[in-house]
Amino acid sequence: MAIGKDLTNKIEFTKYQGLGNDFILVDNRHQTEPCLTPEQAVQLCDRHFGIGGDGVIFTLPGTDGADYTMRIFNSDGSEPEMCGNGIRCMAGFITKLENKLGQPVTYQIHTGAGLIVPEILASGQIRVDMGEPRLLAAEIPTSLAAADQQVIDRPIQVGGKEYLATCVSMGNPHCMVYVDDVAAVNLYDIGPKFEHHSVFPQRTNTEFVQVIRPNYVQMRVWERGAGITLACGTGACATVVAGVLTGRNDRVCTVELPGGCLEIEWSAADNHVYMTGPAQAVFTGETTIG
Ligand code: ZDR
Repeated sequence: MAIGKDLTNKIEFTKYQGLGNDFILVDNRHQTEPCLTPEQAVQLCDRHFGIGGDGVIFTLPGTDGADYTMRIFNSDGSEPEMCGNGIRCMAGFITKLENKLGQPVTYQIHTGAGLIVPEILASGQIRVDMGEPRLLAAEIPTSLAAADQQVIDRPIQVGGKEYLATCVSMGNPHCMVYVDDVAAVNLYDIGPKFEHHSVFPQRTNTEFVQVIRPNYVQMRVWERGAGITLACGTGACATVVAGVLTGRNDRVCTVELPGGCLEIEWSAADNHVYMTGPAQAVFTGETTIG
């Protein structure tokens, strides 16, 4: 019988949040595929008819030498390669499964974006080696520049207006747009137009960024497959990389999101991006799924 779901379609889960980006965590350590379909994940993520969440994260056995594998469905049922806030939540969830709560531990987690390494610090914060950013247009992917070029402050027409887009992949696609007043951006209106723009064949996450000072930026996000969320880990990493590429911020920079702050470093030594932030278990429960 699958752990996480029994023959009566009962699902055991723990709800986590990282800066208000919230996920339903399911233990699938003893099976090779997620125990839910994307449609069932949509049902569970519904904030009125379900548990509520920005996505469902499945903890599966490790492959390629990793301790575990992460799979995630967005709240619309699509499957992203990676989720930065989600992987901090998953690291916390694993310490619970392994009875290592409160201990400093490191895990190697296989994801669609390669091997990602979260480390639970003595402070309880989680520092994640997010790997190297991908900068070429073909890797994002986008047609905003030639396939082998970086995408830096490229003009893009959205909703009848011209914006300048800087694109970075952290395994998943991100499009950063710099603005003078991030609070004034109408995300509901403009977010979906970026997400579904024809220059992004895999759709895109979109970050609107206001630079406060070189080591502190504010960002609001429209997530691919999830809409407005309170925080975005891969988006915060992509934002700091974009700020370095365009000369707007330092390599070590705080990103303030509606849900709180993430500390990001794009290391010159190994080209990896490191993200530090919290993850918190909110409640554990069980539900049945139709
Ligand atoms: C942005 C995100 N929540 C995170 O913290 O990194 C990731 C979720 C995946 C995102 N919606 C996508 O790439 O489709």
